[in-house]
Amino acid sequence: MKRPFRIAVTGAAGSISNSLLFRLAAGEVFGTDQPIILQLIERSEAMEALRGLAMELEDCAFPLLHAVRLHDNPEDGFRNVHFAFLIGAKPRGPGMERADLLAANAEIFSRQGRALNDHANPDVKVLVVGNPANTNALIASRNAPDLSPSQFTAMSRLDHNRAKGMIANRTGFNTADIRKVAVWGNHSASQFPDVRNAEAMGEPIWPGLDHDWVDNTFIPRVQKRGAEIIDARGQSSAASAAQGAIDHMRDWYMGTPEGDFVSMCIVSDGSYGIAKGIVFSFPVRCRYGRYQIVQGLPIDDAAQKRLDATEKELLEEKDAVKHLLPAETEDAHNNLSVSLRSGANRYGEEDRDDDSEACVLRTDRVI
Ligand code: NAX
Repeated sequence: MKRPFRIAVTGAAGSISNSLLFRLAAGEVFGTDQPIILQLIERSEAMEALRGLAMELEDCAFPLLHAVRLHDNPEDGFRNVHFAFLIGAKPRGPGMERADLLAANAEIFSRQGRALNDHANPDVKVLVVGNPANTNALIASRNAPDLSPSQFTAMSRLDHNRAKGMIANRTGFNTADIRKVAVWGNHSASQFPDVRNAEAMGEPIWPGLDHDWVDNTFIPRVQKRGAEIIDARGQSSAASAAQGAIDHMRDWYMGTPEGDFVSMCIVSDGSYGIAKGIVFSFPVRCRYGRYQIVQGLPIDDAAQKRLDATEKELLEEKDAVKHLLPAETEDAHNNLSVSLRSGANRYGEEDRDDDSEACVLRTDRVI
């Protein structure tokens, strides 16, 4: 039998995790022959709710789920993990300015970056979902001097899937037939959902699309889809966000389909003239657990303006948290070359403290 992967999830008692965890345990990300150990992390106030969720996981009797561990701190929670979903974040409170939100989350993600650096498996793959996701990922990465910046990513896959869904709806094709959609930039209203290179059943769709519809309906609707969902259901996207996280990690680990690409927020290596050292959503292809930016896509003047706007926003966010970005990691982030490299997969294991109090489910004991 394969050795279990250790998977950390922060914000594990929250809405997105509620959808994500059961599907992780069912094998939807790492395959139906890959056992997993879940290391769930929450704020101390939410530990009781997390315990309830862990009971439900146990009650599903998932064959692949070997252990569930509950933690109220990232240092214990990230021990030896191979994959980390950073979902928990501080939400915007009443009267909170954008800068306050950035600062509050910067503290959370700098601690989590240090904890990943010190305790996770050296090849850990990190996906940041908690908002502001791109800058949170940058902060975590900058605080992890022993890990490669290419191990830290943020989620634009929900935006990518939203774009694909809307194009499928518009054109009448099945989403499986739509390829080469891209989302560029920040996971925010400044993002650029780009369908100029998209294909349906191998044929370009751009010539047949109404470009006014693209500019005035499609792009703003993808950009503001989160708000549209909150208006309709009174709560933010949860199941679709979990789907985005599943797709992101699965494709990173298993590879992207031949002839297609996906969108991932990664540390920029300067491709397409984007400033180095910010976490920016690019079209990427994945193989061997690594990713590479798709090069050579045409960028016209209108597209360039959109890239500039979202890059500017990310540079401003970076500036607002610059005091939390240690100087020692600046060079590594400014001299990155992203080419199918996020480190080799070395999933060395240590099962040192599985008998501790934190372990609430364990079915992989030697008996
Ligand atoms: P919930 O409020 O339901 O859950 C968040 C959970 O995180 C709570 O249980 C809270 O106790 C926990 N938490 C907060 N700080 C923590 C910390 N320091 N350590 C561990 N746990 C912590 O939010 P949910 O709907 O699950 O959304 C989570 C995050 O995803 C939010 O920041 C949200 O803005 C963001 N989103 C990001 C998306 C993306 O595409 N990148 C889309 C969906 C979502 O809006």
